Amino acid sequence: MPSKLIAALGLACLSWPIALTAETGYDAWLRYAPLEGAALAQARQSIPAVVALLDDSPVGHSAQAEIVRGIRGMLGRTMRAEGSLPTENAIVVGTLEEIRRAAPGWRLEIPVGAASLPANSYRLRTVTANGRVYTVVAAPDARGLLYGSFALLRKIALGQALAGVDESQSPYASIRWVNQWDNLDGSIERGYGGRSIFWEGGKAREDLTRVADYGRLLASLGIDGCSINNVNANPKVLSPDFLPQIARIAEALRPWGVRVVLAVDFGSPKSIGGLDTFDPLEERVAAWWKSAADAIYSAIPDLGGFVLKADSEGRVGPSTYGRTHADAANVVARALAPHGGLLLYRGFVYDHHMDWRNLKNDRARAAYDNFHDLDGKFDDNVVIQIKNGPIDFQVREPASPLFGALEKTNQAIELQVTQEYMGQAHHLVFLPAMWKETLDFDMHAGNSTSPTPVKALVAGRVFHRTVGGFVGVVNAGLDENWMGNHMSQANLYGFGRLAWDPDLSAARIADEWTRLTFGSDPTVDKTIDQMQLTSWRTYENYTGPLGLQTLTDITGNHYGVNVEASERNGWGQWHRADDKGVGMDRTAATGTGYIGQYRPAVARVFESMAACPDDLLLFLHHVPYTHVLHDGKTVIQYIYDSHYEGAEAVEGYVRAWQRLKPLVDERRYREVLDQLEYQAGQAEVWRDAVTNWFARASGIADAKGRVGHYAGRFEAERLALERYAVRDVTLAEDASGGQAVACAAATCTATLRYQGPSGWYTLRVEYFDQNDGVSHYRLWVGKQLIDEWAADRKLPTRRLDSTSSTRRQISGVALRPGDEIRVEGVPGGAEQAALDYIEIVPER
Ligand code: GCW
Repeated sequence: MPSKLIAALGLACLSWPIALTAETGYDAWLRYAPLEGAALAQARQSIPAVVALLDDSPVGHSAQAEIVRGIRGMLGRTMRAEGSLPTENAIVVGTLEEIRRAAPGWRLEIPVGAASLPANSYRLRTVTANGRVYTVVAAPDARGLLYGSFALLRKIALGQALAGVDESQSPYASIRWVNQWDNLDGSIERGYGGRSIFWEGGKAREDLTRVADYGRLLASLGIDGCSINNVNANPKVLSPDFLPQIARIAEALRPWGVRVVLAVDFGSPKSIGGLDTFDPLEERVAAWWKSAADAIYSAIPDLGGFVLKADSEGRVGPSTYGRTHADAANVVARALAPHGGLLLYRGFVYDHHMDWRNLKNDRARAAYDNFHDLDGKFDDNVVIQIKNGPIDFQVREPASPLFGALEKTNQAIELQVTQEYMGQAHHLVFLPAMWKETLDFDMHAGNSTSPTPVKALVAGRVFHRTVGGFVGVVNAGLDENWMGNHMSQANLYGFGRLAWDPDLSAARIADEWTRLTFGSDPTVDKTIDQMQLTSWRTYENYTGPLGLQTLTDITGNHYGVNVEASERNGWGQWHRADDKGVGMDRTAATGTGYIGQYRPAVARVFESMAACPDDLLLFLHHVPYTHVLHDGKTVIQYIYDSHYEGAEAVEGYVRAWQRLKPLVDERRYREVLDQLEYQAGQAEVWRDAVTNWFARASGIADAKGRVGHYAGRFEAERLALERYAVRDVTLAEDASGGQAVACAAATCTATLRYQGPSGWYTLRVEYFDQNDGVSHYRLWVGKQLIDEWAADRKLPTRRLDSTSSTRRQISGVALRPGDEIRVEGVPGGAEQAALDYIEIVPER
């Protein structure tokens, strides 16, 4: 047995018991939990004792070791790992060529010829020969063997029969990459799952075990490239003495067929190269890029290429010298070309100092305006990496018009797995449902009548490009569960599955993920699938319906609510809400002309208020609040209703999850419950802030009388206060009644005398959990201590605002008229145990 294999198996042995005993989330969808019942019986019947590997590449060995590991987990049996075709039933893993040599009679190339099986494809097939049954994992290359092995294990885990299997799969597109926005100091831009698995203190981490394990997760989805540093790139990554750091990371990913990709800075020839220019048309600059690429490829021959963010958000670019993006891309791409490297050039280029007073200005136009005239000017190894929508990963955006505007240029779609504008690690939002809408959206870009959905355009299928595909911004980190919470793993899973096969439905992806991650109990599956599949709409309902975009603090943490943050600044995420109406007029007729960037068949629908889908109305049109939507409601009433529906839906998730208590392992049950309860509170913070803001702006009351009237709510500033002081909260809508109370003493109390009927109640205490200290709270009814807790969540704010506003819910409390309800706050650090209100809600 080759020593690498022994090492791989040794590792597998060590990690196996961990997977069984503790559900930390570390193993994500690769838990290989023991099968039960019929699935176990079926698998035991069809899984032989041997897994034979005919291939001798490190990636092939990973495939074999993975099969041993998976079968051991699911069946409790350790297969014998062999290196040649055995004379007994076996799983056989080998390239088409290797199988042809070992077993010429198997004719695996029929009906799919070896030549026609594209790179990274695989074929799973049962072959019966000489009375023996072989389950064959065949592929044109080693990556295909790995992907086929993972597919085989997935089938077993999902309880599917292996007997008689015959299936070939090829990746939909050649580029299936992830981008990590990791800084060399170990922090991660927009990362919510802990510090970098790659970097610490300016160097590659000593222990790169997590990197290899991440490579395994990626490989299980068919992802074969990973950029390992922030697109806001530190030029240092290209300095010669830094190469060994990158090489170490490449080595950790290599057994999983994942190539390292580097984010580079366009100013590098000057900032680290010793030149006085980075003008792409200067010979010296071209020569510098060439020698930098040669050096890196001599250390890492399988480097995937570079990703480049230029002329965007303060990064330097070709505009410094009056050159074009094609000049910039080509000079770098030509240095990579001899090595087979790709340059992913980001289409995310826009001016963030636009004059907001000019109603014709529009950031959404930027990608198209910057790139479509350059179509055909880019070298063949350049790929324009385009965000799904024209703005920036908002909760709802139309597909970027640029997808339909490049016929002679390679393109890839950039999807954001890390939930920057999507509740970060705190809210459940299943993004594949959203991505599917974009991927399936017909851009009407072709010259015939056949549909040209975004997925086909980016894969290069419409205009016959040789490369193209999918890039996901992931930002997994050192947290045990990689993403900062369990449920967000479904977004990485879904990204990878869609990059492999964008024809998969969101429902199928959710169901696979749930069963692999939480097991196949039908109640568990149904509940989690249902939550995942409705979660995007739910989140949209309380954070930005009708195409308003995410109404968050866009100049700050991108997390809490701040309706006005997008206005009166140059960043261009305007929604133009005022006292009369709301929405951006992006029509060709009277607006910014953005809609004219789409092909006529799409533009016609968007341009017409009658045809434009409600979900995008305010993204594309400015309308009065009284405008009536297709569903019969006015815009303003829809804004109110959707926020109440969204907040109620999250309450529903909490109740649904609670019913799973006996069916989910204890730790993940508790952690997900905690997340959902927090989210339910936060959804109300959003609901109240947004609806009050629009009520004030529009002057139109909620027809259902909810906005501004909160039964059972007692403002902290109106309670009997001891040492607590009343504070105005600067964004009035961030606190109920615009005020809170804060404690500058050692302890403070706020007391309320209950006067309602006797009964069972839920008490909700809305308090502020800042990140500059940990306060403690105690809640008393009369002399009895009912609850105590610490304000120790990691929320991105030091202020009293909608980001820190947090709810503690205590159910099952008996109240009698005259009871005294008292909250005691003990400040910690700079955090002043602030309170917003107490709500008393009768138990259902
Ligand atoms: O969404 C914005 C983020 C930036 C990010 C930028 C980009 C890496 O707020 O943090 O920078 O997009 O995509 O380049």
